[in-house]
Amino acid sequence: MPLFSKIKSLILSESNTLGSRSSVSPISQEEIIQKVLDYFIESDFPLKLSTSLSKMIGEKIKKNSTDIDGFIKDVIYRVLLPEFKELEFKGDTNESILKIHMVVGVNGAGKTTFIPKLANRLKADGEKIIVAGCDTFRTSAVEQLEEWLSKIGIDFFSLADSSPSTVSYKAIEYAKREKADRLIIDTAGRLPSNDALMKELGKIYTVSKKSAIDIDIDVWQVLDATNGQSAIEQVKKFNSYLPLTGIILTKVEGLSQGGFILGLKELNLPVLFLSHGETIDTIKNFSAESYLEFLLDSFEL
Ligand SMILES: Nc1nc2c(ncn2[C@@H]2O[C@H](COP(=O)(O)OP(=O)(O)O)[C@@H](O)[C@H]2O)c(=O)[nH]1
Ligand SMILES: [Mg+2]
Repeated sequence: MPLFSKIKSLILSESNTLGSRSSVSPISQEEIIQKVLDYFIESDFPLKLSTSLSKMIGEKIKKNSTDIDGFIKDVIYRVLLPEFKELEFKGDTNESILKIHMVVGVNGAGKTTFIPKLANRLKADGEKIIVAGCDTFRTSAVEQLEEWLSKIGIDFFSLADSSPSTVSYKAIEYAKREKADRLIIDTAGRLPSNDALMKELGKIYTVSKKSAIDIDIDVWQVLDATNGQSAIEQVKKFNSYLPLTGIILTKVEGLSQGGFILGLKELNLPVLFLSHGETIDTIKNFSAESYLEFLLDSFEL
């Protein structure tokens, strides 16, 4: 259940047992504070933040028990907006004429679904985009991507029977020749526990760098937002094999343990995009506000 509805239902069910929302007893308030605290912790928010949020919500109930929607929204925005703001992308440091974005992550995270969404949006802004498919061991993966891209008129580069790093290297040469604005490189999903596959990913990066000496290569990890805290462990492991520069969150429309992304702060990784569905237009730039909207299910306010 989305955070906002959940907190509201916790509070309402507590107060309803007393017959009226406006006469919440001190004991019931303690219970509410505890339940709200448990909920924030279960939603992967840090303990300190969960404690202060639940106390503030509990105290607000004392002062104004009739406007439940208003006070939860107010407290959460006041406390969480600045926290999530720290994860916003602070300007493009990649000044290269050709921008290269390498997209990595575990299987099923949503890489191949995200790439056409981004490509489609950038194309609409007038950019020339090329996508490279490096998942060469699975023909179906390349076909899936090619099909999506042909529907939206995006140039696709891949080479059958070549290693992923060769495809990536040659795709960069191709993108330079074609004077593309951006090259987006899709890679095969892999578990961070598979050392051989993780080393292969590192190799795609280092081989690509040889063809992109003057170009920064962004490495974006795609995370399934429904995985909660375990996603942070994945990020740390991926980051030990190649230098991550940003995070993309997918499946945020089903967000429930959304506090985990605060763990990205210590890794200094910005969140760049939110993916929230399976159709081509379900992509948003990450902002603290847009993330909170998903988290709070604010449409119900
Ligand atoms: N609901 C939802 N499903 C998604 C989203 N992104 C990807 N998916 C689904 O997740 C599954 C795996 O996606 P895919 O892009 O193939 O993952 P990959 O292995 O990382 O390339 C597919 O069934 C997608 O339709 C999203 O933002 N929301
Ligand atoms: Mg894929």
